[in-house]
Amino acid sequence: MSLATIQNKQINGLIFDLDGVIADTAHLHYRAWCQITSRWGFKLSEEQNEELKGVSRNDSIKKITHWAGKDFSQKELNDFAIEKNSYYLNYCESIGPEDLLPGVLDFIKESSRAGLKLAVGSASRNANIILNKLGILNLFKIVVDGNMVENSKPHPDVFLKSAAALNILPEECVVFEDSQVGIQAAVNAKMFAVGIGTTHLLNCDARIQTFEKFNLIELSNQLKNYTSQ
Ligand code: B16
Ligand code: MG
Repeated sequence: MSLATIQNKQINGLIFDLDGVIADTAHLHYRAWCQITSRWGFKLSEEQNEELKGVSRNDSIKKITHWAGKDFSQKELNDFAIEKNSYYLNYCESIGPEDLLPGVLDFIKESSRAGLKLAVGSASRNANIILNKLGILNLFKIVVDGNMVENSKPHPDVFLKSAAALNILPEECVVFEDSQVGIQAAVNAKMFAVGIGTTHLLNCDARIQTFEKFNLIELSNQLKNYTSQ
């Protein structure tokens, strides 16, 4: 199935970010980071955590130490990242299909039935583990995660690699993203970027709060509105 035409390009594939689009794991990342920063007497704020959405683990620890006014060696930063991940994976133990964000599974299944090619493009190096726990790993043709790209979001690599694996052009893809760096990555990849959630996001081509009441007809309307602008 081809959904709509944007500047003479067909939409043939959908690329989903994971954290914040398919499942809400941000609070688990937050708790894991706080376990480390509390040792320094530093309270990572929820606003700062917003800025970590979509940001790779190694870039996150650099930002956090900067906010905390700490100066650590590269070895210490690497150790903190490894330690944070062990806390995070511990918290993820209890994740299951009930943690899918509202409406997203119905939308993924509808898109699959319609013949659209589906991928996950995530900064997380744990994407396969989480998708497996959610019980939806087999619904995607490809999962491109933080282990597979050199440059993390806002670089377009994760989405360009997804499109290549789906065997379609970047312009034929729609990206669903909840983070500002992720939207920027989609824009840099020249893909149609749909922002998800209530956070203020710049440069989206379309916005939805959640996947509840969202479907392919709605997406098609958004694409048509965009092309007629
Ligand atoms: P990990 P996404 C991102 O996932 C998260 O939003 C971000 O908070 C996290 O730091 C990053 O993955 C790396 O995750 O530590 O599991 O490798 O939103 O791009 O799916
Ligand atoms: Mg995200």
